[in-house]
Amino acid sequence: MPYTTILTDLADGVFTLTFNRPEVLNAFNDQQAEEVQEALKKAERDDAARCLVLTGAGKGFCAGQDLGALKGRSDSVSFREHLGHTYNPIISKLRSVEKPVIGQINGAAAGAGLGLALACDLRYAASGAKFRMAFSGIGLAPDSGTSFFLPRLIGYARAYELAITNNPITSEQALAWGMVNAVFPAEELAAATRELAVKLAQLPTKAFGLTKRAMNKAYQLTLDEALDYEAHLQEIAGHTADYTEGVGAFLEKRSPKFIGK
Ligand code: LHQ
Repeated sequence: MPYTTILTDLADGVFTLTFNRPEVLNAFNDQQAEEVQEALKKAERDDAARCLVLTGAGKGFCAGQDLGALKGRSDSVSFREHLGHTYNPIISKLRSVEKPVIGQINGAAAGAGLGLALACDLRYAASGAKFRMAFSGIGLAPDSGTSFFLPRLIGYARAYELAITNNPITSEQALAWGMVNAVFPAEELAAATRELAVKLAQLPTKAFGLTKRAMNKAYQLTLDEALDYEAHLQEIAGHTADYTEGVGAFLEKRSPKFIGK
């Protein structure tokens, strides 16, 4: 079935997923949540997709839940179930897919849309984009991983303040606080992200996946456990074709050709 709420593209090793409901700043309805889950599974399975980019069509990245789509349903909908079927599996997949995921934050990221942005491995943002927790604005508490990611990225006091004041912050502030990796003029964002993504897709992406696994896991480990887990993953990395190629190329003083295996 063709997608109706997202666009996908695979070229040069880069799988790009674009949220495509620009009239509501790409706020999610159920169909969009389903399509994003399906597309991410496809990207995960496809060896040709070695780096993922997540972005939004039009002037927003993603405004979170489409509040119009929820209207009139609140009596009958369990939010716990809703989250369990929509954002939670997407956030989990973004963290578990063993390929680098770049958030190309072209415009507002709010509510669950902020969660999606923060679940990416790297974020390049447009100058002019804004980041807003949004939940308290409608009387809710954080969801979609925002309570997990935000304090880790910017510290508890700033994260809690953003949650309860619902103040938006600019890309420049997000950069100063370590929430995004770089900020570009809006018209340069897509090219800058593409350049990074294509470059990453030609590098040892299997090792990048293991790097992600190690860093995800390290949150829950003691130092000794982390050392042991690193050794376990290095055993895997040491048996890849990319390791053989990397060492061979170094010794032969040539550029390595990595295949992600
Ligand atoms: C929207 C939305 C939107 C519909 C802008 N829906 N139309 C899920 C389910 C169950 C339980 C709990 O949690 C969740 C997860 C969540 O995500 S809850 C949080 C939901 N999101 C929000 O509350 C964000 C609301 N939006 C905003 O704060 C602002 O619109 C942001 C900061 C995103 C952007 O501000 P501006 O750039 O000033 O744009 P705008 O406000 O003018 O919006 C542009 C249009 O988009 C406008 O429509 P219109 O027809 O007037 O042009 C908005 O109504 C529409 N829109 N967000 N979530």
